[in-house]
Amino acid sequence: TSALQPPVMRTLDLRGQHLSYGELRNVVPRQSNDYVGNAAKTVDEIIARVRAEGADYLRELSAKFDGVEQGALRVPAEELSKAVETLDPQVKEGLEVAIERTRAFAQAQRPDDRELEVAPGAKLTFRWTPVRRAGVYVPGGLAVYPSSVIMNIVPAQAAGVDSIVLCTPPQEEFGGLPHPTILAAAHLLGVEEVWAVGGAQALAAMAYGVDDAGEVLESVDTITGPGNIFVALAKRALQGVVGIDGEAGTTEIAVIADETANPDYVAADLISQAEHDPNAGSILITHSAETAEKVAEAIRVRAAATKHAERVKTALEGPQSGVIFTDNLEQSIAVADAYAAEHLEIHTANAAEVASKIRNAGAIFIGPYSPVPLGDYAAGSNHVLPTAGSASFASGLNTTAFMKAVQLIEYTDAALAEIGESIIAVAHNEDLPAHGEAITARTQDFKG
Ligand code: HSO
Ligand code: ZN
Repeated sequence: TSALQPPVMRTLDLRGQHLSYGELRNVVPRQSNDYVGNAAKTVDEIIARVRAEGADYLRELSAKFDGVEQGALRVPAEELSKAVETLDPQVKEGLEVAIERTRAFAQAQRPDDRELEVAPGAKLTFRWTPVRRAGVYVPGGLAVYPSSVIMNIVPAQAAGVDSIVLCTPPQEEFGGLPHPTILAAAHLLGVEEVWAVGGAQALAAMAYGVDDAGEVLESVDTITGPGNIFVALAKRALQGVVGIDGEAGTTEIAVIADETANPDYVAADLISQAEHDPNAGSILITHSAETAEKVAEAIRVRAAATKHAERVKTALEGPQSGVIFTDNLEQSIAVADAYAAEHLEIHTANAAEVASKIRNAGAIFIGPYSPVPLGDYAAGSNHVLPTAGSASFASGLNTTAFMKAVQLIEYTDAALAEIGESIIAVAHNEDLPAHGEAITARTQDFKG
């Protein structure tokens, strides 16, 4: 890696241009999604075959994609406890702290039921309930993500779901079992049902259920969890059969910085997310040319020295990354809103006030001591966040993703009578007179 040239980020100069929100949305750096290709067709076929052929087909795909010959697909309980026993004590402590803080914040997100009397005797209730069963997917890939086990399972537990299943790919390296740290995280969370199944096929298995020689993976109501393009497409295809949490795509970080920013912190944080994937997006938004130059210098130093230098360089130099020059802080805020970052860091004077002006972001990290990796592991916030601009309409994973609300209606005879005539009028206008008759059947009785 010493022969690598230091990364050079693209620049986008928006100074002197007064672009609207819509125009900004079109010019901010984005990853192209050309690479989807034929993946959607492959995923449809995988889903159909999981439904038709069940566990045997899952084994066939584990052999094909994971290089693993599997017996039983469900991970035996003793493997879960063993994984905790053999876990590095410091890692264990790190996971426990993460669980504790994430759980506290997730419990605080539980919404309260609402009751309202819209008129005398006309009672309405908005009652939240957890879904019955949740399925969580945790990928393999370039890194191991026990932290994602925590981020998905904790809010499901805080919501109060009855049961949780975790699917994660089998690993050749571990004799066909999932990565031991993934198993340890599940055990620390008290999750006993883990299946060594990966990819789109895992999501199909959770959506429709499978029977592996009498061991049953019962179908779930909601599926959450990150994954590659195949997993994302499977979620898209299964949405409607089950609830899904959205598609957490390749990670991104945007930083708004002014002349007060510490350039070395900013550089370290931009590199941290670039480390995930050559397609990761790292964006610096600033009106300070001096800060931009200092950050670039710090990136040159840090990017050369970091372990995954090549991946980082590819990510930082890609079209999804760059330095955006603005006229002032106000324009930087507008750019950040248009970009709608998964992670937005604010390194400016009065950072909290700047944060209050941001509408679109998955999570906002305020000030010099709130770096994204803090949130990735142990801040207490969730690290499953909307990517690719979807933060303009979607939220990061939270407790309500595992809940739904039922609306309860309870009227007295007088309350119905009071509104009866107006309902009948609208029913007739819609040419649905039998709807009106359901009202008159009762109001007749009230008249005696
Ligand atoms: N930054 C990733 C989450 C993660 N980082 C897990 C490390 N481990 C997406 O928010
Ligand atoms: Zn990360």
